Amino acid sequence: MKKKIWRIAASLVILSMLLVSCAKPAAPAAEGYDMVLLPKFMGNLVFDQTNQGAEEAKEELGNPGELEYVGPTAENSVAGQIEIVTSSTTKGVDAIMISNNAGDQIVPAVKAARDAGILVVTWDSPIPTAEGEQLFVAQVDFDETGEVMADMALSILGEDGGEFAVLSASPDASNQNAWIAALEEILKDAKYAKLDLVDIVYGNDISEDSYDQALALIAKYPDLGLIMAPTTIGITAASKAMQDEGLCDTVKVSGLGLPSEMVDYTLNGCAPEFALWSFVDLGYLTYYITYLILSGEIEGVEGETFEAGRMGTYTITKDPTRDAGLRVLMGPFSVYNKDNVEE
Ligand code: RAM
Repeated sequence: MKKKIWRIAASLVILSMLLVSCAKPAAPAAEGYDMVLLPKFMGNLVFDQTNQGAEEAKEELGNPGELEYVGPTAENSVAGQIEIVTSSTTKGVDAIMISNNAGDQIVPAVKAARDAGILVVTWDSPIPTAEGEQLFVAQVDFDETGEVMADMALSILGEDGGEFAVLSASPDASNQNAWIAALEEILKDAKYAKLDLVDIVYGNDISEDSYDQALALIAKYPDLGLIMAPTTIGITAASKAMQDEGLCDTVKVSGLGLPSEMVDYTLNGCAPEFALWSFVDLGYLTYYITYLILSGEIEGVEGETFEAGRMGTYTITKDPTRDAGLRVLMGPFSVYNKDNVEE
């Protein structure tokens, strides 16, 4: 009898040892953290620059895990982003870093990722309600973006002001939507009383669509003096459209653009002034913060201050430009014109 009890006890011990060894242990630091960098879509130079910055941080931090730079096409951005969040969840990565182009439609997929223990951080374009997102790495202050655009419109149209229109990315892009809302808000200020915002149209961050939208605007508004495009795709497409039509003397283009893509249009007067920030730095900072949270050095909660390598010290705060959510603010803006665009 005693022997039998011993045998049962021994097999129970072996069974429990087997069960323990089958359970997946938390990834030890030596294996590193697998992270996904998910842009709005592929084929946009600014997102490639973000990846370059993330690669730089990965190397500096010595993370042996994978950095997967993957995104949908611009045409299938909303559904494609949701699909990638879902497939990354199934794969069991450690973190997903998203420039959200799906508005709040991304929330269920993001929540499922969070439930599976995956860290979700946004950059460039946040989740509007902040649901499921740990924090947002903001390139610049979103309210300031409205002011920067209003000031560029004023400096291009002059004291007499005039009609201008916004050519945006997609209607689901939470970054552009927030910037346009901030622009509309600041236009109420007496300083901008002579600026007349006549329309807001969407080119979906697709060059051809943006080009066509720019042409449609000038057909619809014969007195239009300026197209303001808060998207690097939209601003180049609109500049090309005005150049092709020989209209750069009467209809100027401004907004957010990449100097390397805008240099010709700035020097030939089609787009005399535009602004942007460093997407390389945005990628570096986003990767850095995400890594610090994964490795437990910070929790990613309000009030924490941390060092992000070559970029210095940052603090996590409430996002003052959304109803909910946390923010790490990067900045600054750079404004470009013919004097500095070539640099
Ligand atoms: C496009 C994208 C991106 C935005 C820039 C300014 O490249 O829409 O999200 O930050 O423009």
